[in-house]
Amino acid sequence: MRNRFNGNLKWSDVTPKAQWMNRRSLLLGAGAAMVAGQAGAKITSVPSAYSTDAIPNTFEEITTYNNFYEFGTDKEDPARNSAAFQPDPWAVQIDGLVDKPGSYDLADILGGVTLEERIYRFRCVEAWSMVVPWVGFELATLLNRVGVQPSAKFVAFETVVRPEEMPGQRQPLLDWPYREGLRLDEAMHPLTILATGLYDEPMPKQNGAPIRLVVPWKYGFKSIKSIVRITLTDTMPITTWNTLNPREYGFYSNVNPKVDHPRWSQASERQVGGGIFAPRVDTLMFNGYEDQVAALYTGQDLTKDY
Ligand SMILES: Nc1nc2c(c(=O)[nH]1)N[C@H]1C(S)=C(S)[C@@H](COP(=O)(O)O)O[C@H]1N2
Ligand SMILES: [Mo]
Repeated sequence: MRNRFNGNLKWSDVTPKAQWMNRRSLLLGAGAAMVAGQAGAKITSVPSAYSTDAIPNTFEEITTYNNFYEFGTDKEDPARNSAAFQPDPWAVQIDGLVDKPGSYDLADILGGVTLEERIYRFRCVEAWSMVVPWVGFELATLLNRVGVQPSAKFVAFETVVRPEEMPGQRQPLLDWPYREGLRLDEAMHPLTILATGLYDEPMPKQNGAPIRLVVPWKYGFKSIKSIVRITLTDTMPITTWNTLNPREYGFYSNVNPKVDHPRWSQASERQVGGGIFAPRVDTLMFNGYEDQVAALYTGQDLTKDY
């Protein structure tokens, strides 16, 4: 089974058609007619050497077990409460220490990139994990296009604020907008992507339509959804979970089995979809991406810079 994903095959190259059709009919709901060019419109992407050979979770698992507090705090809430959300049209404001600041239409951003399939491990700070076949492009590609100025040291991200469309934002669950940030070298790393889809479909609303960050060696909350603003700065950005509870959620939040959350162990994780009898598995340093990213943190004490 595992070997099916070796050799740069895409998930769709190796998934039997019947399984794909079944998945799609579930996606559309029983008996829902498929309208050409609308829901389920496939996007084209190319395979990537950065993909893991681990078996992806199903589309259902990835789209019904979500954290997206803008739509509520239960795992089922984002799928259930996101119908009114309008991810099209969309623009991303890129500002701060860049040569070409401005409001960029998503279509313009996508015009300059080749979409890749990146099958990544994904580890939430709550100690569950999945494997997701994202579709996206390297954040570095976009940052290079807008021209990062030499004084920039960090990248800050913000999620859209639309309480009319996002019922969770009508309550003070978090200090909206949801904010996240990376150090510039982390942002420029080739594993760091902006994802616009998964399973070769446009990004589902509950997963952060139409464009979200994915940083696979960090806890999931760093991977901010539905991004409307990217700011290059010379100071470490304010981030949502760190501000809420700095002891529990650090700025770096690299997956690290040796640094426990104050309220639970991070040494192991529950694989979503494994079933209730599945044993927990060991959590890997940097979520299994140690070879690629450890050098970013040379000389840092990761128990202090957690
Ligand atoms: N805007 C926003 N982005 C967010 C969150 C959120 O609540 N709001 N939750 C984060 C957390 S805790 C996780 S684990 C991942 C979940 O991504 P997924 O639902 O696609 O698996 O999104 C992250 N990005
Ligand atoms: Mo998370």
